[in-house]
Amino acid sequence: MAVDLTRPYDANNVFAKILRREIPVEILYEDDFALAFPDITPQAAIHVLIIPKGAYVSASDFGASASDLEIAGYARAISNVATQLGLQEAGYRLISNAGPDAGQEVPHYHVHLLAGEKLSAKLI
Ligand code: DGP
Repeated sequence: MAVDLTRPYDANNVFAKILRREIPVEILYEDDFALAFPDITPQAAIHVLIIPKGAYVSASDFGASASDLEIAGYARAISNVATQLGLQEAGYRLISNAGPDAGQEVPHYHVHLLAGEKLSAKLI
């Protein structure tokens, strides 16, 4: 079901459970601000989800409510993941779905990193 952006953060969402280690994932990267792990339904050769550790529903919620330190830390974590995966030359795509029109399914802010092949269906 699509995420309703008018609702408060749901601490029982799947990414909150992953952060609490209640659902196992292969952790690819972790620091004080973010956790990265492979998407369960990969849409590219490399498909990694990067999530902030704070409880934010979407990019809007994160941008409006997170501290400057969290925002900077999360941006740095995304960059670190790309570097760690060795993608500086080949490149990658970052996508973040927010709300029903974008088809967001998990109500914890996240960025998809897609890479490892020539990516098609460029929307913008
Ligand atoms: P979005 O539609 O932008 O909310 O993307 C949510 C993504 O989360 C979707 O591509 C599938 C992924 N996902 C959902 N549940 C799990 C899970 O339990 N483990 C992992 N690794 N990924 C999940």
